[in-house]
Amino acid sequence: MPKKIIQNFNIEFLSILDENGKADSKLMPKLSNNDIKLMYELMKKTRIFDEKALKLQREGRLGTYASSLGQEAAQIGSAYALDKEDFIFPSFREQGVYLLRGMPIDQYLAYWRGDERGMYSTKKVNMFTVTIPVGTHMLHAAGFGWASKIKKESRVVVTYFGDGATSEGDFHEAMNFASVFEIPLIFICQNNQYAISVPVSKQTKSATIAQKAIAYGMYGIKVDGNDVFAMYKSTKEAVERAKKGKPTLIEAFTYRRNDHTTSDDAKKYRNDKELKQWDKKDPIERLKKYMITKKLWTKEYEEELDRKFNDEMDEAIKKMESIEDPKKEDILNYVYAELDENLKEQKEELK
Ligand SMILES: Cc1ncc(C[n+]2csc(CCOP(=O)(O)OP(=O)(O)O)c2C)c(N)n1
Repeated sequence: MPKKIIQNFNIEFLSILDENGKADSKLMPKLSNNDIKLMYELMKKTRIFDEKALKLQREGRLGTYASSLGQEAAQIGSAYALDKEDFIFPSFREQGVYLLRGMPIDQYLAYWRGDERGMYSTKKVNMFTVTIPVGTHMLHAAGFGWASKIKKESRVVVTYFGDGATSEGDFHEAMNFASVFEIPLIFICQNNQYAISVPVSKQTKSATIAQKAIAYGMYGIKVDGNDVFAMYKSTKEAVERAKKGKPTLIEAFTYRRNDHTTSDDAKKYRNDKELKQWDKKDPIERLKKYMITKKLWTKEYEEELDRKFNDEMDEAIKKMESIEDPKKEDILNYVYAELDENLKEQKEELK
C-alpha cells in the first residue's frame, strides 16, 4: 500500500524593500513618513553607537563588545512594531533594540565596560538584561510570558537570539512550552549566518530556521532581515497572533558584517568576497535610497543626524566614564547568603 502524505507545509519568505530601495507597494505596511524617518534615525543611531563602542574597546575603555553592524533593520524593524508595555528578552547584540526603547546610553555602555549596575535601568524600558549564555533567556521569556498570561496582562513578550542558539536545548524547550501553553511570545532569530566561526550550514540541516516552528505547531516565517519594512510587517503580524495565544518564530535572514566580538578575527574563517556581497545589502543604505525617492532624505538631514548622534554619544561616554567604580568586594557580595572562611579571606584581601 502506498504511503499517504498526512502533513504538508510551506515556508514563506517576506521581502518588501529591495537592494535598490524599491518597495513592493502590495506588501508595504502602513507607516507614516514620520515613522519611516524615525526608523531610519534609529538605525543610524545604532550604527553610530556601534562605531563608537568599537573604538572605545580598542582604546581599552570598554570590555569585550559584540557589534551589530548590518543587523540594524532586523532589530529596529521588529522592535518598532511593539508597544512600550511589551517585554523583551535580548541576547548580547541588540544595541538597536535597547536604543529604541530609550535605555540610557551611559548605562548601557557601563555594562560593556564591565559594570553590572549598567543593567539596572533595563527594567525601566521593559527589557531584560543582556544575556551572554547562549539561549538561556528564551526560557526566561517563555516563563515570563506564561506568568503574564496567568496575570491577564495584555503584553506580548519577544525574545531575540542567533542561529547558533537554535542548537541549544533551551530553544526547543521554549518553543514547545510557548506553543503548548499558548504563550504570547515572539521568537526572533537573527540568522546572521555565523555562530562565531561556525557557519549556519554546520549548525543545522534544516533548509530554513523558520521551519523549526512547524514541529512545535506554530507559525514560522523567513524574512529579509536587512529590510526594515519586512521586519516591521512580520513582527506586527506576530503581535496580533501572540495576542490570540499563538506564538511565532521569525527568522531574520541577515549577516554579521563585523567580527563575532572584539575578541574574534573573522578573517580566519570567512572570505572577503562574501563580506563584500553583504556590504552591498546594507540595510541603512537601502532605506536611504527609498527615502530619496520619496523626498524624505537630504544631505543636510543626514549631516544633522550625524552631528546629533555623535554629540549624544560623546556626552554619554563622558557620563559613563564619570561613574564611580564599583566596590571590588562586590564580586563576592550577593552570590552566597553566607561566605565561607575562604571567601571571607578573599573579600578582606580585595578590600
Ligand atoms: C551556553 C554557551 N555556550 C557557548 C558560549 C560561547 N559563545 C558565545 S556567543 C557564541 C555563538 C553564538 O552564535 P549565535 O547564537 O548565532 O549568535 P550571534 O553571536 O551570531 O549573534 C558562543 C558559542 C556561550 N556564551 N554560552
